[in-house]
Formats: sequence, C-alpha cells, structure tokens
Amino acid sequence: MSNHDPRKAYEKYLGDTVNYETQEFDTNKAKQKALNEKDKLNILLIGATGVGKSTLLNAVFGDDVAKAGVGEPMTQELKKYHIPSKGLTLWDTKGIEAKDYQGTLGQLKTDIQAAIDEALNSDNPELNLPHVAWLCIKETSSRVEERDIELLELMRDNRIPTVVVFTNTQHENTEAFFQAATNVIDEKMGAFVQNRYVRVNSCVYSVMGISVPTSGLKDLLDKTFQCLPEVKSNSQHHVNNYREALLKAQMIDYEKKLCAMIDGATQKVNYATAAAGAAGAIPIPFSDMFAITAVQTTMIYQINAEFEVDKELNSITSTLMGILGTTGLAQVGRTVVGSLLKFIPGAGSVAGAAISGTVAAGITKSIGEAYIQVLKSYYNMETGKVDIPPHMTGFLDMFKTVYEQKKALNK
Ligand SMILES: Nc1nc2c(ncn2[C@@H]2O[C@H](COP(=O)(O)OP(=O)(O)O)[C@@H](O)[C@H]2O)c(=O)[nH]1
Ligand SMILES: [Mg+2]
Repeated sequence: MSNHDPRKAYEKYLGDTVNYETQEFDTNKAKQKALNEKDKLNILLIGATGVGKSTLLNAVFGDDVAKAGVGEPMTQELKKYHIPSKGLTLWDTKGIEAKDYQGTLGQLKTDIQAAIDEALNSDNPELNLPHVAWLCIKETSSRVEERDIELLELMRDNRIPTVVVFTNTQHENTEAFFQAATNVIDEKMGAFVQNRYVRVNSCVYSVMGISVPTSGLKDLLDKTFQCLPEVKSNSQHHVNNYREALLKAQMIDYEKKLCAMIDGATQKVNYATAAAGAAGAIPIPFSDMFAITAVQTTMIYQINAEFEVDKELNSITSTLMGILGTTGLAQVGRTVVGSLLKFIPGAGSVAGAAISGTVAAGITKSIGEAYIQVLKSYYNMETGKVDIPPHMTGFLDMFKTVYEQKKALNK
C-alpha cells in the first residue's frame, strides 16, 4: 500500500494547511501559500533622486505598485518593496541627491553589496538576489557621470544583468545626449551592457498644448527579457520562472499578460489534479474527502493569485461555496464557516458513494478549467484587469455552465 498510498499526493500538496486529526483546513495559510508559489522576480532600481524611478515603475507595473506603500528599509540607501500580489520585489535606491551623488556613492555601493551578500547567504540565493537591474539616467542631463559607470561596474562584478534606461526622453531633442552617453558607456562597459539601452518617456506630458504619449516601455520589457535566464530555479515547493513573472506583472502588453496568467493558472490546475487523483481507481476514504476539497480550494486561491484577483475576491467564501457547490462534492463545500473552512469529521459521507481518485481528478480539473475560462471572460483588454462583477450571480451561472461542459470532457 505504501507506494500507492492515496494520501501521499495530497498530503504533499497541502503541506501544513490541513490537520488530518481535526479535519481542519487553514484558509489563511492556503492563501499565503498561493501567493508564495507565484513566479517571482526581483528588480534593482538605481539612479539619483528625481531621475524617474518611481514613475517608471508605475508605468510598467501599474499604480498599485506605488500604493504598495512602506518598503522595508534594508540599509541607509536601499529600500525593498515586496508586492506579493504581483510576485515582485523591487529594490529601490533612495536619498541620493543628484548634486551630492558622489558623496553618497560610497555608501550606496557598500549598501548594495551588503544586500547582495545577504541574498547570497540566504536559503535560496537564486530566488532572493536581484535578477535584473535598471540603471536610470535622465536624458535631459548634460553629461554621463562617473557614478553611473561605477554603478555599472558594481553590477558587473555581482553578475546582475543591467538595462540602462534613459528616462525623460524628448526624442530628437535629446538624441545628442543619448548618443554621447552610450558612446561613453560602450567604451568602458560595452561588453557588460551589450547594447541594452532603452529610451523611455514614462508619463504623458504636453508641449505647447500637444500631448506627448509614453514611449519605450515595450522596448524596456524586451531588453529585460534578454537579461532573464530561461532556466527555472527551484524553490521549496515550486519551480520559479522569471520570465513568466515579468509577463504576469507588467501592465504594458495586456494580451501577453492574459496569456501568461492563463498559462500559470493552468499549471496550478495540473498540480492540483495530480494531487487529487493520485489514488487512481482506489476509492478515497470518506475521512479524506475533505482533503480533496482542500486541494480544490487551494487551487482556486492559486488561480486567483495568478489572475491578481485575490483582493477583489476577498469575500471569497460565498464564491467558493458557489463554485464547489456546483460539483459532486457539494455537501463538503457547504460546511464553510466564516472565513475558515471547517470540515466536520465524516461530512464527506453526505456526498453519497465514495469516489475514486480518477473521478476526484476529473472534478478538480473541470473546476479549475471552468474557473479559468470564467475569469478570462471577465478580463478587460482595456485595463489589463479582471472586472469582478458586484453581483456574482452571472459569474456563478457561467461557471456552472462551463463546469458541466468541462466535466463531460474530463470524464
Ligand atoms: N516627462 C517625463 N517626466 C518624468 C519621466 N520620469 C519621471 N518624470 C517626472 O520626474 C519627476 C520625478 O520622478 P520620480 O519618479 O519621482 O523620480 P525618482 O526619485 O527617481 O523616483 C516626477 O515629477 C515625474 O513626473 C519621464 O519619463 N518623462
Ligand atoms: Mg522614487
């Protein structure tokens, strides 16, 4: 039995979110797990105060990033912002006034080095190090400062691939500075930078009443992709994919964002399906039926995390009941109490006959696929967000219809 123990797969999947003795499922832990298992990306932003780092972040990742609020001050010159809903950690340099940059450069270099060393000595260096740096230089400057070269050297020495971002571009008006600057950088750091220069305008502004749109942001994404490894790094419970993390977090190309979210969510559905169905033809013991519902609930949290709707669906409980109530495991789902799913021992028995792992897998896959399809249909191509309706009736009706179709296919 031990090799085919049906418990093994979902025990591994559920980790410490369930207590098999009390048959309790900790939804807060499960939500946290869903966020933790999102693909991660760390970006280091460097450049003097006022060059446009914050504006750039908002332009690329949306306003929510600025609202992310207080960062965790790492050192005097560095702040780290965790944005779990986007899988992002942003390292921002602060307090460096353009005038006295040279004075603080020494401190900044020490601080960046210390933060890098801390990441290197952590339990998962690959996951905790900055994966890419954006060095920001204002294109309206008059000359390339020695400090920018020194910062590039620091990045090179720590093997952090870097994109040099010329902010505040005014196109042909600032072309001369851009050319001169890239010449200077190429001469000293060309082998490291590898032509990853980008000119951006991160906010709309107007000249003599004519509005100048944002530009260069797609190019920044493309050059950033060049920096990210194709190999995936393993964290404790899942495989991290930097490129997918960037695709999902960015707010530049909504179509690519949607594709990445669907891909990520589909992968989560596959994991959950495998966890629910490992028992194969063996019937799942009644006492373990609650674990299958816990797998499905975790899967829904994970899909929410992939689609960045975990906040919108904060009152998820009723939605969850609606979703799970549609399935064959209805009665188990109805034991939801408050924000904590509580499973009454033996509650699974009200679902009728025991089901096999194969059936549980089919149900789980159908729930996941149907839920993804519904979220996709509520995705707004104009805003890059899922519009969750204020009243969930239509949403749940659609889910039921699609679920029945999927279930017929996944038999
Ligand atoms: N026109 C234009 N203004 C910008 C651009 N980037 C930043 N700014 C403006 O420059 C000012 C400073 O930008 P901020 O992002 O706060 O700089 P930070 O100190 O590097 O974070 C703000 O008023 C921005 O609106 C840009 O690309 N184009
Ligand atoms: Mg700032």
